[in-house]
Amino acid sequence: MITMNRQIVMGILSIFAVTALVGGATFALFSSQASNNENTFGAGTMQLRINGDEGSTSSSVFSIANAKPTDVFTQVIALSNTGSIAATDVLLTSINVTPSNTPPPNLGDILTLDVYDDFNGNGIIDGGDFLRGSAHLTNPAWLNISLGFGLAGGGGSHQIIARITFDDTDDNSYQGIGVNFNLNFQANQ
Ligand SMILES: [Ca+2]
Repeated sequence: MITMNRQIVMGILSIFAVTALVGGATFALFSSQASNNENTFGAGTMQLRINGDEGSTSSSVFSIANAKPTDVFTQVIALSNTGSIAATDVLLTSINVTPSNTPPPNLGDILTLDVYDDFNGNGIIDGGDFLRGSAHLTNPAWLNISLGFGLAGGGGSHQIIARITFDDTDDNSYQGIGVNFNLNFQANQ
């Protein structure tokens, strides 16, 4: 009998407990809310330019005719980044020579290209600069050559100097032939 009463009491207490919980959920007490709206997230840009021009729109820097062995031609090339994101490294990724893979003579085989970081920015090759690559135009070594500098966003710029030397040769098979070539650059975040 005592046990039964205890069970009844426990049962009644449980009912009160459930009622209390349900009742609590429906009570409205003070509260406060806030929202942080209109958040945005946009991607920036990187825009490598060669002598001020984007993509492949820059004018060729070398336009040489009637050259002869031992001639030397030097050009300054300005690389800049007009995007919003800084580039930490700029590469000369490749040089496309046309015609390519021809049996000799290919004039690109005897044109030596030297690429300097014009570190002191004075437009001439001198003691303050760094040689980043030196090889014939057709040499496969021209692959992802780091130029050793980055480009700040918003127009950061830096000059390189490209020098082409017509090798000293007495091979007359190179007379009257020519090549054209693309210098391909890439800026990396
Ligand atoms: Ca210099």
